[in-house]
Amino acid sequence: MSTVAALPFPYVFEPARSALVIIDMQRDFIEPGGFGETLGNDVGLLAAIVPACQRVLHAWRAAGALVVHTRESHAPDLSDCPPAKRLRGDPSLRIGDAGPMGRILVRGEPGNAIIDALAPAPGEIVIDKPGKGAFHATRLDAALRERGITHLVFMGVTTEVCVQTSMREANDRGYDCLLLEDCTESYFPRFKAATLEMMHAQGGIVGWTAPSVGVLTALTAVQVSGTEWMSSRA
Ligand code: C5J
Repeated sequence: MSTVAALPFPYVFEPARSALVIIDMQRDFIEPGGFGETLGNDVGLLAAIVPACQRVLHAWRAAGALVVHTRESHAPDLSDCPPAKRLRGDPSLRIGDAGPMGRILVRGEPGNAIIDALAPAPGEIVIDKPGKGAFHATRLDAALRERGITHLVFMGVTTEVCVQTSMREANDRGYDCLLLEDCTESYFPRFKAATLEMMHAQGGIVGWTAPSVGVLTALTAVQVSGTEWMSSRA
């Protein structure tokens, strides 16, 4: 078992029964010319978390634990995009319109890809999700249960939209969830702060939050004890 200092109290997880869930680290949200910018946001804020996310992803892979990536995306014919989502507000380009990185939020378009720095490795799960939550209209819950996963560690964007929605969905499905504070970001810093607080309030009503350093330390300990175990058998 690994223990991480977290709010509202320590988070205990077993890497073999845990998945790292990376929400929507896509060009459409992080780079100019994508969905995030069409909504009028400053996308520069989000890129700042990439190095911290990379450190956790590399450590998680080295521990041999499960990685899940999500992409907010729609079919090219937009059959999975409710008109209420496409027509809401007054964006400079709507979902499905052609932008500088291809059609906005459409599967397979350059802008819809996960950024190179966090690109999925072979064998990792990639979930295309038409909604904000990673469990809505996807096979994520089944994929996790098939593998005996009980604990989810979340990173990604944006904190108060797709990350929060996914973590709430996971909590309702019985997973123990930890959100890494320096590995998530919002276009609105005050929304990030409020979201972190509401997740761990009331005794962890949605889950736990913690800086990523605790998970990095815990995973290093797992690798060291794994190596000791292997060398004692050699
Ligand atoms: C948004 C997301 N913000 N990935 N999507 O529309 O949070």
